[in-house]
Amino acid sequence: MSQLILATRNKGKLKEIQALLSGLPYEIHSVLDYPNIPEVVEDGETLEVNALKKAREVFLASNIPTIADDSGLEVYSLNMMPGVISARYAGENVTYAENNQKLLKELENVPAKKRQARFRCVIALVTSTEEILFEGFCKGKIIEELRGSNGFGYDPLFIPDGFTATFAELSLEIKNIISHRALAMNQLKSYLSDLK
Ligand code: ITT
Repeated sequence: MSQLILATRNKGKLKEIQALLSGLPYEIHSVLDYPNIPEVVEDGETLEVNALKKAREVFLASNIPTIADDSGLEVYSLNMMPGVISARYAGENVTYAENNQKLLKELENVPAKKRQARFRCVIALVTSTEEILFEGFCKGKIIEELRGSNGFGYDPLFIPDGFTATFAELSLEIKNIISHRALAMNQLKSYLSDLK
């Protein structure tokens, strides 16, 4: 196995994943390099189902070992919402700003100690011989106004535990040490290196 495809069209995720996988002895492409690969409909009820679906469909279309990431923000006082619908919390085809506004509205008047949340990431690897999932969490809290311009999605509203800055104020290097995606990806990396 010398090539890998990343089954994501999300540029924020791609940037992080490419940095996390840099240095591995694989030629890494994304679906954005393969315009003929159809977009996958994410209609599963869990991150696991959607991650596997994305990886399977892209593997079937490309015949190249595929990695997919399905991730989301889970807010404890909102019954773990937005979770699997994080990308479309405020509706179909909305912006990150609209999702963030919706989250702030849902948490209006919710006191600081009830604003705990976690990011969760499920990574699926699909090859001709296996399907395997890896999971990572990052716990923290949702603040009351947007701060910072790095990252993507809900990053300007999320302060990871042990920090005073949001993910959007932290550098990519720091986010890529502590994030849900980094923790899931580290497991994938050690799995891949055991195969060698
Ligand atoms: P692909 O399916 O093409 O990978 P997507 O954006 O649709 O892209 P998901 O279905 O996994 O991906 O949705 C993930 C959403 O969760 C994403 O759009 C963000 O709103 C949020 N999210 C996930 N990880 C995040 C992170 O590290 N920082 C901020 N928001 C994140």
